[in-house]
Amino acid sequence: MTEDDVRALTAAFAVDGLRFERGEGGLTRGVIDTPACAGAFYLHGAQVTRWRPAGHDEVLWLSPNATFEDGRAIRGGIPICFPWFGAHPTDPGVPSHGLARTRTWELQDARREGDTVEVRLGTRIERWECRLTASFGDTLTLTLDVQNAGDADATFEAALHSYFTVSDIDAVSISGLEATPFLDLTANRARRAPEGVPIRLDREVDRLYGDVPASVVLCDPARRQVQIEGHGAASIVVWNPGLEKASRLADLGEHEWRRMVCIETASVGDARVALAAGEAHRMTSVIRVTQIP
Ligand code: TA6
Repeated sequence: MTEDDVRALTAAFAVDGLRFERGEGGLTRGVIDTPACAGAFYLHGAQVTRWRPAGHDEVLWLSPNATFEDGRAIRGGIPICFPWFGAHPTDPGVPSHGLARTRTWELQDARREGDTVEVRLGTRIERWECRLTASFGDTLTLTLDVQNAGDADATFEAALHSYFTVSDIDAVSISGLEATPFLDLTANRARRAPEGVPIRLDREVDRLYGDVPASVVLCDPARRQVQIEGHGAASIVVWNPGLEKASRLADLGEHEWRRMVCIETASVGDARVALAAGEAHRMTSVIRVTQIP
């Protein structure tokens, strides 16, 4: 991105509380700063990377070892997994988690309403017209709209792969899924019965929950609670890599894994979305910080 690009984006889209700059790796970054919150996003992957509501610390985790380059996903924030989740079902030569997070999306609109800044980005992936709307305020809301612009029925998987920063992985728990069975993705998708207690993350955890409640709560006793509410999303994925897997991920690292957990608003696996030609689907994730009661 050049300084002329910055000026052009600013002229076209900047609103009070939103500016553009050359971010990490020279990638185009939008920066939000209002009385309600501070935030940031990249056109690369339409990826939100920062959100700090007024009166709180940063909510999203961004790896200090993240890469910011074409063709690579940024480790942290809220990557968009689309149109498949995980490994491609038939083609081992294509990237994990689809194509959305490694392409540059087009900024289509930016507006301010009160102290909330809302941006809309778009891209076309195969038959799919995609739009990501991110609303940065005292709440962070991401909405992924997908339309089947093809001439035949088709299915896709999608996940808003949110990384949350935590004080320490041993201190946190996730409530709301105590009564929900899950697939254990660390054990070849083995079906597991509901645990009956909040999720603890004292080892590698990689779980796909289906038929999920509207919201779950990440409880970090030393810090705060974060509520994650999903709409148009039939799945929740919970992931922490643990030491061994983290050590194998160069852009994560053997120390940082204790400071993050992924709680993903998703529609994947058996809950993949089927759209007839011309039909559209909306998936929304609403993230709120609340104080410990
Ligand atoms: O969402 C959990 C997961 O599917 C894990 O299995 C792990 O692979 C993680 O996503 C990160 O995937 P990535 O391709 O970003 O390294």
